[in-house]
Amino acid sequence: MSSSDLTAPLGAFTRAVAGRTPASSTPMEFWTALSSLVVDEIADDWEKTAAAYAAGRQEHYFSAEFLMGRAMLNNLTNLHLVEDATKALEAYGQNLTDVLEAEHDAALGNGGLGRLAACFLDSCATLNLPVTGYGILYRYGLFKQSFEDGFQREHPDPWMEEGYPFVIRREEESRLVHFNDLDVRAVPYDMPITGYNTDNVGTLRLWRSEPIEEFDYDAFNSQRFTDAIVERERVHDLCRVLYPNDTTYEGKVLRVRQQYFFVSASLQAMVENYINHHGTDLKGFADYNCVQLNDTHPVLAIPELMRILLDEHGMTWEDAWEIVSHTFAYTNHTVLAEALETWEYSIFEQLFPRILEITREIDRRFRIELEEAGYHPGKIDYMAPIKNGRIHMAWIACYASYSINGVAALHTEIIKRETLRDWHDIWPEKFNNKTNGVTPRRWLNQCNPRLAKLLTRLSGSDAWVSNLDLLADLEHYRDDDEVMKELLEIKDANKADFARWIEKRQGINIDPNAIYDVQIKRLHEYKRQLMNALYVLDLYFRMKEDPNLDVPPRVAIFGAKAAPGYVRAKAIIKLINEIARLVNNDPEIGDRLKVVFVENYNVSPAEHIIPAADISEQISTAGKEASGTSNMKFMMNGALTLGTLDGANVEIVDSVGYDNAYIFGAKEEELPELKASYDPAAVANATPGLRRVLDAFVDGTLDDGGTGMFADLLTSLLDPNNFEGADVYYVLGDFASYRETRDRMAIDYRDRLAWARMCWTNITLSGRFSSDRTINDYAREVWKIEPTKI
Ligand code: 26Q
Repeated sequence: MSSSDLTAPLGAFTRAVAGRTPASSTPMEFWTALSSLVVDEIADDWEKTAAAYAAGRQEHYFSAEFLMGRAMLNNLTNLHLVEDATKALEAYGQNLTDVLEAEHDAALGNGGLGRLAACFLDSCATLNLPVTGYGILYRYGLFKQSFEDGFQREHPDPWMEEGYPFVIRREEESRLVHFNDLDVRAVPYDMPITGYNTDNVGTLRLWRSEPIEEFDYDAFNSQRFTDAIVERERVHDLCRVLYPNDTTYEGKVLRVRQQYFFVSASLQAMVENYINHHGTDLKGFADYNCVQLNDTHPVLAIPELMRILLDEHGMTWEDAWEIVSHTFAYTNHTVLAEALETWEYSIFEQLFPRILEITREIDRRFRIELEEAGYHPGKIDYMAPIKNGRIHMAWIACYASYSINGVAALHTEIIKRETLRDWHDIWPEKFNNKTNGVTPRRWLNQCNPRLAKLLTRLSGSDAWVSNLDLLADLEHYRDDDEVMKELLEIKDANKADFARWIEKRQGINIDPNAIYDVQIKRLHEYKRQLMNALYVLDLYFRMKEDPNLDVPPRVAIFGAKAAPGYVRAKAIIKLINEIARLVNNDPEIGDRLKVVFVENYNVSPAEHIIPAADISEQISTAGKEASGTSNMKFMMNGALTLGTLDGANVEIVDSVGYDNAYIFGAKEEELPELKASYDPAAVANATPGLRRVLDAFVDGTLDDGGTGMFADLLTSLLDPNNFEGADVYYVLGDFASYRETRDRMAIDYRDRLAWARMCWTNITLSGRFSSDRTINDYAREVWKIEPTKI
C-alpha cells in the first residue's frame, strides 16, 4: 500500500465523532475517529474475504473467551498505516502513543486460554486460512483490579461504553435462541481480524443478547411500563459479564445459558451458510465445516447440532450423528480435576429439556456401544456422559469429537495417561498434541520495536515476522560481540521505558540497571507465586543479615489477578504487597532490591513488561501447567526462563538446551514418590533460612490487617489436616533448588556478554513457539483446510 495523506479524512472522522473541532478533541476521540478510518480502509477486503471463506471448507473456532487486548496498533501495522497515522495526528497536535494508550483493552477472557484464542485468530488471518472465531460480546470484560491497602479489589470493566468502532453490528444476521423460559435474539457483532502482509481480513463474531420484541406494548398500555422495561433488561443479563474464574468450575445457571446462547446462534449461522452455498441436503455438512471446541465451555454445541439436524432438518439419529461425529474437535487445557465442567441435570431440565433429551440419548447409545464392545460396566458408568445426576461436558466432548488434543507435549502425555486415560485406551487415534504458540506480530514486532529493527536489519528483511523460523539463521551472531552489545543496549532501553511507565502508573522508582525478574499470570497456588515471594523475603533477610552481601540489584515484578472468590489467591496478593511495603521502604536496602506488583495486569501492561524482562519465572509444580504461553513471549524477547520441567517449558529447553535456560525442581515423574514421604514441616526446619521466612508471616513482620489470612497460608503449607494434605503444590519441597538456581542466575547475569548470548539463542530459536506453527499444524492435521487468498 502506498503512503497516503490521512490528515483530511482523520479531521473529518474526528469532527463526526466529537462534534467539535479537532483542536479541542481528546485523544480518545481521535482514537475513535482513527478506528473508524481503519474500518473504512478494510471494508472491501473484509467483504471479499468473508465471501471467499463462505464458499469452501471452513474451520469455526468456538470459545467463551477471546482476550484480544488493543486492536489499533495491530491494525495500523498490518495496513502499513503507522507512519501516515502518526503524521495525520501530528497535524492536529496529537501523538500516536497517547492515542494508542487511550484504547481500552478488550479483555473478554481470563488468561491463557482466552489469549491463545486471540493469537490463533491473528495467525489464521496472516496465513489466509478460512477460520472464523465465535464468542460472546460481554458488556463487562474481566474485572479491573485495584489494590487498597494491599488487598485486591474488583471493579467493573465497561470497555465499550465510550464506543468501540472495531465491532460492527450485523442486524440482518440476528438469530433466535430458544430457552424453555425465555426466547432471546442473538445479534452478531463482527470484529475484523487483519493479518500481516496479506489483504485477507478474518472475522471474530461476538454475539449479543437482546429482547425479541422491541417492546411489550400490552404491559406498556396497561400502565406496567416499568415492568416492561425490567423484563426487557433481563435478556441483557445474559451477556452482561465474563465469569472471572479460571481453573475452578462454578455451576452457575447464567454461565450455562451464556454457553448455549453463543453456540446455538453460531451453529444456526453455519447451517444457514451451508444451505445457501451447498443446498438443503445437509449430509455434506462436515465436508465443509469443522468446529474447534476451546475447552469444554462450548461443548453444548454437540447436542445443539444434533437438535438442529434432527428437529429442524428431519434427519435420522444415525445420519445426524455421522455428521456431528465428524464436525467437532476438542482441546483440553487443564489436568486439574476441579476445573472439569459438570452440570446438574436439573439445570438442563429447566433451561432446555430438548437438549437434555438428546444428551440422554447420546448417553444411552454410548452405553450400548461400549457394552457391545465388551467393556466393564464400572468403566462404562465412569465414562458415560450422565452419571449421578450430573452431565460431564468433557466426556461428551471426548465421545463425539474426531480429535482430542492437549496443548504441550507433556500435557498431552498426561491426559493420555491419566485425565482422559479410558478414552485414550478405546480411541487412541483421536489423540494428538498441538503445542501452543503466540503471535510474533504482537509479542515481538509491535511490543519490542527496537529488537524487531535489529532482527530485520540482520536478516535483510522483515520476512521473519510471518516466518519466525527464519530467525534461526541469525543464531551465529551470538559470537559477534558487537551484536551482543547492541542486544544489551536494546534491553537497557526497554527497561528504562518500563521504569518510566511504572513510575507514571504507580509512582514507584526502579533502577534500570537492576535485574528485572518477572512473574505475570493468573494467581493460582499451582503457579506458585508464593514460592517466588518466599525467595524475595529470604533474600531480604539475607541482605539485612549481611549488609555486604555481594548480589546484583534486582526488581521482582509481579502481575496477577485472583478470582474474586479464591480466598487463598487473594491472601498471596496481600502477602506480596506486604513484602513490597517492607522491602521498598527499607533505606538499608535502597535500590538493591525492589518489589513491584503491577496493578490491573492485562494484555497491554504485558506488552510493556515483557520486552523489559531479564528473567521469566515459569515455576509451576511439574505436571500442573498445561502449557503456559507467557514463557514463549518472554523467550522471544530475550528473557531467560527460570522454570520447572512443566508444560511448554520442556519444549523451550529442548530447543535452546540446558545451557540457555535455568531449570530446577522436582520432575513430574518424580513427584508421586517424593510426595509419598513428604514432610513439609521437616523441610521447613532443615532448609536454612526457610523457618525465618515462614515465621515472618505471623510474628508481626508482615501485617495481614488482622484477617488471619497469612496464618492460613502457613496452614496450607504445613498442616497435614488440609484437604489432600500439606503443601500439595510442593512449594517447600522445591524451595531450596529454586533458591540455588535463582541465586546462580543473578551471579551469571554479571557476565553481560555471556548473558546476552543466552538471550540471543532464546530469541533466535523461538520459531517453533510462533502460533503460525501451531495453526499450520491444526490446519493440516485436524481442520484439513487450505489457505484461501483473496
Ligand atoms: C469454567 C467454568 C465456569 C467458569 C469459568 C471456567 C473457566 C474459565 C477459564 C475455566 C478455565 C478457564 C481458563 C483456563 C486457562 O486459561 N487455561 C490455560 O490455558 C492456556 C492455553 O492453553 C495454557 O497455556 C495454560 O497452561 C492453562 O492454564
